[in-house]
Amino acid sequence: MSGTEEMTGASRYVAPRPPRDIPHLLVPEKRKISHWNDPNELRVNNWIEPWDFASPLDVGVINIPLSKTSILPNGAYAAPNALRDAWAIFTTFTPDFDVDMSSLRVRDVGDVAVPIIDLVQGLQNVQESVSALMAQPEAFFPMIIGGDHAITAPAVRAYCAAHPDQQVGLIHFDAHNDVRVMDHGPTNGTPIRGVLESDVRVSGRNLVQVGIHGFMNASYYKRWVEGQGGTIYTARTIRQQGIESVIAETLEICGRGTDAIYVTVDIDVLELGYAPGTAAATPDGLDPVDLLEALFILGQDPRVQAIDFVELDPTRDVAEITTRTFGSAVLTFLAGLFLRLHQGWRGYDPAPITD
Ligand SMILES: [Mn+2]
Repeated sequence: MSGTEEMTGASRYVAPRPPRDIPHLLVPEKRKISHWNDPNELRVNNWIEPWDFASPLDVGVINIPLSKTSILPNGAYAAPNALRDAWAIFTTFTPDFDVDMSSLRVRDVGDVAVPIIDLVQGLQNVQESVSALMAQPEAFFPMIIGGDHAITAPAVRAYCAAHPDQQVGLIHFDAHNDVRVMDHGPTNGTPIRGVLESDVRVSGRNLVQVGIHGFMNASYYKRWVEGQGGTIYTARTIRQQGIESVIAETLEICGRGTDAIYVTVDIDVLELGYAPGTAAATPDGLDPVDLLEALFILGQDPRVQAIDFVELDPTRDVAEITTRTFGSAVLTFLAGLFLRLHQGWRGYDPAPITD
């Protein structure tokens, strides 16, 4: 018997696939459940169930565990599973924003599979898979979890392919401009150039970069972004001007003449002390609470039609600081989205309980 014939025996492993034929999609690699769950609260890990591809859903979480496309060593491939574990400490209620989103149907749709060696093919897989998911008849809100930032270019192209009639604005939270030249191919340093140089309906005039850090970028790339018509708000500008004002201006710029807005959140936009688990950040970044305020506003805005969160590297995190901050950011966006989908209903009966 040859080796090949042995491999076709009964013990051959086949990665589990979802019931629909969606290119490159595998079922969620893990799900953590908590047997301890107070009966009056809902743990986020018990709330976000794997999607069965049959029941209705509001939000589909699309996981892309790819970080070999990073310029620097990067363990962001581990972010989806780290987040699935970390959800156990979170609940569905935020008194800060006064929303209980336990009735929001958020489902984990699975993991996009990519080849081990061919990264250009891997990014093509991302585009094909995300495009198919965005075209599902349920029309759920797509929330993408990276992965490094290279996944954003194919994800935005996928959005545009699924909505060919739409002109799309782009809000980009990041320490970096991410418009490097492609001398080394598409990486996590090139996604915004990758979008603007694609044949998609995204104009630089509708690009806003929010939270760019000092001494992490080149004057050349600032000039390139501005040459495309883009707008940059540095982290210092946000500290001086205030995040609400900056986001109001950002929405005006991104919404000008567009039909939809795609938001991409690179967690390295935060100051390093709050996000040590990422490849390249500095301490002069955004305060996490400013990011949360921004995401709460964007979640509520009906123009925002897709979002990704990238560059969480759990392998270099400290005491889960970055994973938890990343989790808070995801949940705060969803709280805003909950208000949008329920016309302002807060999701619970506010009457005091006296018995
Ligand atoms: Mn980035």
